[in-house]
Amino acid sequence: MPRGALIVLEGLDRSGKSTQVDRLVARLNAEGYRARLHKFPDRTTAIGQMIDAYLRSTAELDDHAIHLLFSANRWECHSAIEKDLADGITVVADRYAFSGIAFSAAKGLDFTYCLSPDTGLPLPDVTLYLTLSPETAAQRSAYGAERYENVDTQTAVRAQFAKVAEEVARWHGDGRWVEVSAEGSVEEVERDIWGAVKGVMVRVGDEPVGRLWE
Ligand code: FDM
Ligand code: MG
Repeated sequence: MPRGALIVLEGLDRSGKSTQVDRLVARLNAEGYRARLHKFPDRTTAIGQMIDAYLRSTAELDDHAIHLLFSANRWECHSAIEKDLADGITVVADRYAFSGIAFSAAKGLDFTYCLSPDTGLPLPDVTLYLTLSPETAAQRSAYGAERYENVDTQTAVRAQFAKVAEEVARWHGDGRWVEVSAEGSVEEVERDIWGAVKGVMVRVGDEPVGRLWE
């Protein structure tokens, strides 16, 4: 039985990521692949509840402490993800370690420091980065009330995602980080995402799961 693929969607707020992860899981199922959605942060765990309180600003935490909690929130479910992949189930992740780096580095934490706690996590077979111009983002509905949901933060995070893309290429070669324009309609973006994913589904069957930053 071919293993499942680990497919990550990353992107700024209002890039339509949540809509697209749902559509991607549905499309995978329709094409005959078993697939499961995993959102990061996973707010349902004990660590996830601390993260949720931080994001809703009902708790304050040191920048390093919250960075490590986000990473711990991935480590606490890495075995479940690896089991799914081995069982032939494709895992679609709504954010992953790349958000972890981009958001913390945007606050001024050292980039290499930000990268290190996720070393060894399952390596995504492909990461689709949904891009949106600041102008288009401004035309979409208002930002929510959570921490980071403001123009200045999003601008700083965008710059850090560009560095993350370079780092992924340096460590893991070309083709693992794919930019998808989120400017078009939901259907157009969905079509472009599927265009990038379908080849990955055929390829991963024979490849072992890699390790991030190794
Ligand atoms: N976020 C998300 C981080 O700062 N670090 C991380 O490791 C992850 C996974 O949490 F602003 C930020 C990104 C976003 C917020 O994400 C919550 P959702 O997708 O809006 O729930
Ligand atoms: Mg959000």
